[in-house]
Amino acid sequence: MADIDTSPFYITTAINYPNGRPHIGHAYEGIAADVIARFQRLRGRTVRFQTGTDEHGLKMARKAEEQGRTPRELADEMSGYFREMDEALSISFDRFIRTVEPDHHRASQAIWEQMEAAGDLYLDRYEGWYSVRDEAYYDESELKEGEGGTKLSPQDTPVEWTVEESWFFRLSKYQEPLLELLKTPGFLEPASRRNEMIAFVEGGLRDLSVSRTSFDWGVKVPGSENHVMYVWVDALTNYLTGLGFPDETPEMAEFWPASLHLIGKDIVRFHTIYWPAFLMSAKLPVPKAVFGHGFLLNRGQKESKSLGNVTDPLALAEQFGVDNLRYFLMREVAFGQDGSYSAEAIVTRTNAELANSFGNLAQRTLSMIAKNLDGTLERFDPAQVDADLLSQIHKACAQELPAEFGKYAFSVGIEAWIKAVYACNQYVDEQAPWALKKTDPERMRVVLQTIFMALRDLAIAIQPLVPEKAAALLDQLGVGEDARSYADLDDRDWFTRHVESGFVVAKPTPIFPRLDLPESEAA
Ligand code: ME8
Repeated sequence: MADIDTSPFYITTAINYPNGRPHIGHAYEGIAADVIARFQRLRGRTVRFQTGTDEHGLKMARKAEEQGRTPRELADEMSGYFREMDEALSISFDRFIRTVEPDHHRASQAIWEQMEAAGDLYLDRYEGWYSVRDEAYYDESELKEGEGGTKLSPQDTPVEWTVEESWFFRLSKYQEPLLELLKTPGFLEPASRRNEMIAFVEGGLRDLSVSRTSFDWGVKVPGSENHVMYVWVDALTNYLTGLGFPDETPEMAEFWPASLHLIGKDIVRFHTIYWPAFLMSAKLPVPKAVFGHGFLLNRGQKESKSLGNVTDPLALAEQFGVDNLRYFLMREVAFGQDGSYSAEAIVTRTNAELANSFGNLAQRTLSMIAKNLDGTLERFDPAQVDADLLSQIHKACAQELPAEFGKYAFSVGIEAWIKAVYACNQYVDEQAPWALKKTDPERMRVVLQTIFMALRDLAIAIQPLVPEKAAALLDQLGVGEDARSYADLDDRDWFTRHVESGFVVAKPTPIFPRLDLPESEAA
């Protein structure tokens, strides 16, 4: 494990617009970030994980107006649902930030002043297209033709012609350093998004409008009280606010620049062009990496109110189980690409891999140990151990899965893990310990204890995905909470000490029950 990076790790999600309740895309990003955070903690890194809600801007102001209430009332209610969702999905954030917090206003004004001090802000008049839904300015050349000759943004959202006095940021000045940054290996993944951004910058950057005067729901521009900051200026600054910026806090020293901004593919431009440019201007280090994940589709379709297919992620978790949903999302979709989900797919995947394979392996092994060996484990005779199987399992758990997770290739890492589970099940089937009970009880003991050891590796490795279920299994195996890190996988004397401690395997309760397809979904 000598080459493992143990430096502090700061991971953030996008902060979500609380103009409505959370949808499955929000859950997907939160879960993915949580898997990464847990994975890095298990590798021994000090992790700081931030998420939250992005509460300013015209989109929030208009939504509140439609509902006849203040933006703050809307934000307070909806932000609460996002926090509840995170808690319900076992998303282990350290900080849930809300951009209405006074500290955040202070941080946003501080970065603004630093950009101003750099000579990068000037007052002018904005005249052009704006999409409220994307909270983004677009160039005429980027627009598409909608129905009836209307204009649409590249994300298919309506745009409106906007004319107002505005502060501008000298984005054009940063063209060269941005290109260099975008070409830095590892800065932006996956590669397809990188190429898109490079092409955008190479096409020429225009200065960016960064304040609005036609509404006041936002962070006030210092010294220009009739202006509020463009919502993305304050939103992006959340990543610094959470560390105590502009104060020189220990958190700033330890965790900035961020290790990873995890975001969806639609907001890569903001994170890899605008944000680094703001930081360069403010003379702050730029984030080390940005990953733009794909979109999650409902049976191949984008969820929308008009299609009536919007899914409440909490209802999904309640129906299928939090850990099953987490496992499914990371297993089913190649991370970085778009993916699809459906009730059938969740049930099929859970039953095939978690219930019938891993769960069944644990349940039958522990039951046999409890019943046939009175739950007592013994030292191995080294000549009898099935070392081949154990080294195969150890390799999958301690090397292959972590190597793939380190590259955010979750489905590939899980594939290595599930193959190890299959190998164990095949071993149990071939060895048939139930038959050995009469013919060769010593051999039966070796087989069951071998699987017991394999289960420990498999349960430790899979913790980032199914934290509660893995913990329940590790409890049943008697693996102490201080012995569950990835480094513990290399502690090959653990079993001997465990035996000597006199641990007795109790009759297990099933942890990975099979799911039934809900009646409404069954054909
Ligand atoms: O963009 N599948 O907020 P947001 C997967 N406030 N991910 C999805 C998705 C889907 N169907 N739909 C959205 C914002 N996302 C800004 C961010 S950050 C300083 C400000 C992702 O609520 C989306 O790509 O519209 C983004 O990363 C996150 O959900 C929040 O989207």
